[in-house]
Amino acid sequence: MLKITFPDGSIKEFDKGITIEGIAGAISSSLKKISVAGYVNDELYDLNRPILNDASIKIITNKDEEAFEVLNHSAAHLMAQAVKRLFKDAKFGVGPAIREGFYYDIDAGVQLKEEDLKKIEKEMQRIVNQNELISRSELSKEAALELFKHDEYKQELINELPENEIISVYKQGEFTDLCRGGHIGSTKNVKHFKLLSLAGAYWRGDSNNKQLQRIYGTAWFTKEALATHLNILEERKERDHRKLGKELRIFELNNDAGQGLAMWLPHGYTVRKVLEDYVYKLEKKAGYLHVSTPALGTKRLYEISGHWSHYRDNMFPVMERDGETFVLRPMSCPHHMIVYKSDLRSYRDLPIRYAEIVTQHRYEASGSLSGLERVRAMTLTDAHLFVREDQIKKEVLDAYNLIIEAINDLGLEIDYIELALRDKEKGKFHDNDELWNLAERLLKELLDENNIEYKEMTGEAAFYGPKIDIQVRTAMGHVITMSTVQLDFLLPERFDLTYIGSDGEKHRPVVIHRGLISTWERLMSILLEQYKGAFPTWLAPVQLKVIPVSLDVHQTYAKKLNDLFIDNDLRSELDLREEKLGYKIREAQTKKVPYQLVVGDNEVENNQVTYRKYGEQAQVTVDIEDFISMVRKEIINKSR
Ligand code: TSB
Ligand code: ZN
Repeated sequence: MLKITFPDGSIKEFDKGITIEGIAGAISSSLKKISVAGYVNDELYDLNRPILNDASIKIITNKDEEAFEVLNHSAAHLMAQAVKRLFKDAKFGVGPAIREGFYYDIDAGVQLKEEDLKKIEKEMQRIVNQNELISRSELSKEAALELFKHDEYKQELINELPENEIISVYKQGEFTDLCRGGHIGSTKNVKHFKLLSLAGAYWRGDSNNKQLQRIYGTAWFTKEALATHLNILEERKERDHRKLGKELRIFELNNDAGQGLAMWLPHGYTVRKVLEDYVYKLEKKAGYLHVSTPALGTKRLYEISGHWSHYRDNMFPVMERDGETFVLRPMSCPHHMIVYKSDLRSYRDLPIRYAEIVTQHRYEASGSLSGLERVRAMTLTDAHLFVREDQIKKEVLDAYNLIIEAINDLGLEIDYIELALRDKEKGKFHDNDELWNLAERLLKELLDENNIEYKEMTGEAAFYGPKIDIQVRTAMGHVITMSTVQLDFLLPERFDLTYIGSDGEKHRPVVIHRGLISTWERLMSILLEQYKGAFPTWLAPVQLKVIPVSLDVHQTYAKKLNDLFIDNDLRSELDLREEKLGYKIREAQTKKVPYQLVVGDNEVENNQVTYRKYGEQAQVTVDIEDFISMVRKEIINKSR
């Protein structure tokens, strides 16, 4: 007999060789129906794998997160089996379950095409109907190498396993795959799946290796759950900033220009300029001073700051000229330290808040680049505040509140606030314990005193100090950092910054790094996704589109209107192309222009305008002056 311990601490006896399925069935038939796998002493077991020793177990049902993983892992095998049936020479890399589904990396012997996904799905369905049992067996390394002798990828994986390790394989029908498990009992349980896309993927993620093809898919326990997920994917596609950025002519990425090096197209640049003016005014009112510093600096500058020893992996390689070594800056802090040092400072001068819209370059791994969300050349709404110790809390809080004001003005939604702390075990942080403790304590106190809820994240701090990061969620479901306030006792030390105190002695200021609304690149990705490309009027690249019904009859009046709008600081465009009226109207619609003004006989006769607002059906006729003041009011209020 075996002693089986349950999560609630109760113990029951079962025959040796009992399975998770058997235990679930002994408890209740309804539990058996929804059980998917189980943990046996923390090892994932399939439903039908015999348990041979006393153990603690936890039954996984189709309601648990782990069950989704098991199902999708089985779906990956199912897909591989189908691929093997259709492409006899196919070999397989890795095929894990991922957050919302699964993938498998495949060397099919031929180039797979999108159309093949349908065929593979059909074959998968056939295997589901065949109700193939999925069974586990264990082999020695030699036997495993023999079994996979035609697949160099699996051989490589097997060879990396420690000697004497028992290797498990899973068999369903004619198909066997190397796998740790667990799996769902039979192919018939993987009924509700869909193959989603095809992509290239280097073997082991290394671009020196052969490129395999990766098929992504997703599997769910019910038809309804699958349908819901597919709907979400469709909606996401509509919101994807990469798609919207192309359609609305916001930005361009091009591999000849360089990965992660985005170009701003006229519409994108217009929005960016509007935002720049907005940030400038906001900062002016909050007492910031604007400076401008170069994108290139000496390597020495970054050695002094500590970037060279702690941040070099994120920097592009150095350049040499005339015996000097230069780097492209990854951050602007060192320059701002030098600006601070350019004059004598007294306690009465502080706080000094230097703001700059900073173009900087970071080496980000090519696999992590994603549209405008993560790029290699970026322009940050940056600032460095130089403060006395007694000013820290007020200045951090003011900076935080300014960020919240900007986020509200932009109509963005915060997902959560993160307090990013250092991980003592990791070498990437400076090592003065006393300064770390002080900085981390101050930020925690400040958040608590102001009832700001936050999550702590160890190891996510900057190398120079802890940060308060404001996180948003993208249409794709990634959580990314939008704004940041960071407390730094290190750089003032490294640059030997001082001010003369009221005691006539030299003191060290403290630095607060602040990213207001991220980089223009990341912000644009967030805005596009949030608004599905339909910017509120104050941000829209084109606010008004004036379209004459007839080029002959109404052109003069249309031009008069357009000029008047531009004189009133509205971004208006006149459509005088030789195209059909319906075509022009539809285009203004797909470009998501907030106001569309069609000019015909009535408007000319009555000296009026007729407008239609984006997303609304009604056409409204009003006097010109009323229209202008309505739109201007909307812009000033940043209405959404
Ligand atoms: C705030 N020195 C500080 C600055 O003073 C700094 O650079 N902090 S940072 O490293 O956290 O970056 C600031 C912001 O830039 C981040 O909060 C994030 O919104 C944005 N950002 C960082 N990396 C990228 C990237 N690769 N692509 C686009 N935006 C990025
Ligand atoms: Zn900084």
